[in-house]
Amino acid sequence: MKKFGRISLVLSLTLSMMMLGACSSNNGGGTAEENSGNSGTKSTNSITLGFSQVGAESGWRSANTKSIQDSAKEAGYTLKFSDAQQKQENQIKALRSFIQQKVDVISFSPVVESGWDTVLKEAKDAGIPVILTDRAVDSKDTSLYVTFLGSDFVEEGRKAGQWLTEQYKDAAEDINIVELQGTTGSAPANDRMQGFKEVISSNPNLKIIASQTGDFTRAKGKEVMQAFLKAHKDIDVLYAHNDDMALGAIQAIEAAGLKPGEDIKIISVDAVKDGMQAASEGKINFIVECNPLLGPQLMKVVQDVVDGKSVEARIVTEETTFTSEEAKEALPNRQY
Ligand code: GZL
Repeated sequence: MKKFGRISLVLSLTLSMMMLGACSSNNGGGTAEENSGNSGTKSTNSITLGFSQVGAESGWRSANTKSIQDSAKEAGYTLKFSDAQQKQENQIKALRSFIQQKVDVISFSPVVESGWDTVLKEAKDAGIPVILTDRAVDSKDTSLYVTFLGSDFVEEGRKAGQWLTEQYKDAAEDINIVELQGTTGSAPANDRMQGFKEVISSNPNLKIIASQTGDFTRAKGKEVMQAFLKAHKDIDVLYAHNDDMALGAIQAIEAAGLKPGEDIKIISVDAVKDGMQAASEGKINFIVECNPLLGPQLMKVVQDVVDGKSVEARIVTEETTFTSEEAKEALPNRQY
């Protein structure tokens, strides 16, 4: 459990001043405009959250962004939102800008795991709590952030491996797998690869014959799958770290005159609408869900941090898996 006392100390001092009748002329009530954080004085119940987003590289990311923006609006918080276009230097610039603007809380989804200690120390020195969402950092100093709210990507990789191992448990010959990795150095790419390998290592027939980053995008996923198909005539399975790369790969597979989901089995991660559509058509055989709707949980953590409440150091999001049949049933009710 972690506490962040700076804001609660300020709040209790403000409340005691108000009780002593020394409060500001507006008695801390604040008008709608002041509550929006758009005026010089800010009522104690208006919170400014600085959020640095990875980019807009995938359907998952767009759904994640919408969830955060809608939830911040719902909570009445002032959201300062920055899109880093998948560049770490842009995220670091955004975090420094939030520190200069003295936001109440900083949150971000780190595009890669490494290289954050310096800017996180600057936030800590400025007394601004930081909440990690979606992706983790590899900082050894866990006092640099309050919590990491997001999926267990290693478990997602294991789920993908478990389905494949079950499918080929009686295989007598080699099963050739190609892998489309997510963004190089990112937590989801590193962990989904680790979890998958850990499980399929139980069956020596399951062989990864090629593995390369498609950077979580459709365009790159298609391009790399084209190269895989040129180099290997005997591909049995594609494991894609997200739906967007799988959807790009499907275009390449079909252009090569092969049937996705039949000639080449496909496993993917995310379960965004377009991926679930492809799964319902049998073009993707198994999808591991990675829930992007982190907004409501994030705003709850922001409020707890501002109120000086204890927060779990690790909050894992709930998620499931879908076969083609299950995807067909679930598709009408999907939110993203
Ligand atoms: C996972 C998230 C990944 C998604 C991709 O939590 O970081 O980034 O799986 C997205 O679709 O680009």
